[in-house]
Amino acid sequence: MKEDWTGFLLPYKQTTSELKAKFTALREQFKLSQQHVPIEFVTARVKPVDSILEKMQRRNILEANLENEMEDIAGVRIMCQFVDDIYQLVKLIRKRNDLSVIEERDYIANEKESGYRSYHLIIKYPVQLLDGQRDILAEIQIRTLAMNFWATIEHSLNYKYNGKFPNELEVRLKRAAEAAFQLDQEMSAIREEIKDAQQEFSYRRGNDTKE
Ligand code: 0O2
Repeated sequence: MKEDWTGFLLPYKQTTSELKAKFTALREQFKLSQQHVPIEFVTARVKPVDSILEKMQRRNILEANLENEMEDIAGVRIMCQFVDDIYQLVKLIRKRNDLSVIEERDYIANEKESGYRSYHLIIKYPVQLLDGQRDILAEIQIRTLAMNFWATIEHSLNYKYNGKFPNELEVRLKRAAEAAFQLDQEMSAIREEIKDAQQEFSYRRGNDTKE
């Protein structure tokens, strides 16, 4: 087993912090341009070593193939208000020339068995290191606030039950995932109203701070 996890994970740490900074900057640009802001907030993490080891075992990934076969050691998550924002961001990400998209998984159109919904992009991101440039695989997950609420709670329950939910809980979680999706659809249906209100609100707040 690896002895130097800190050294191995350093380029992943650099990848997550650079990507987080870039998507946060994108949010600022949207805000400044007075358009609807499709990014609510951005988080990033490097997969903890125990999760890497667990996934290596579960997926039969050899240590020598870790860099090429484990795509989510570097992970960035973007939270949006509306489902449409997700697809707008996907289009923007595809067009960027500081990364390349190598795979897409639409778990919104095709939700997982658990009820999980999100849009996943597997990307290749070039980081500049002491000894030159290296392409790092990273996973970008894009979801609405409602999808994130569900996934966060389900994820912590997963830890508690070690991935094996009692039947009743599994059914309830699926029902909750549907309810979250219904909420997203309702919010989308009144999105123009919400957007106008938010623009008006931020305009007024801008004026207030100048007084
Ligand atoms: P963490 O702590 O978020 O990193 P696998 O990793 O083998 O399960 P795969 O096919 O490699 O799956 O990748 P997939 O399914 O595209 O993405 C895996 C990640 O998506 C998970 O990472 C979660 O973040 C999220 N995810 C996928 N399915 C579910 C689900 O049913 N519930 C929740 N809450 N999240 C899910 P990790 O490593 O599990 O967790």
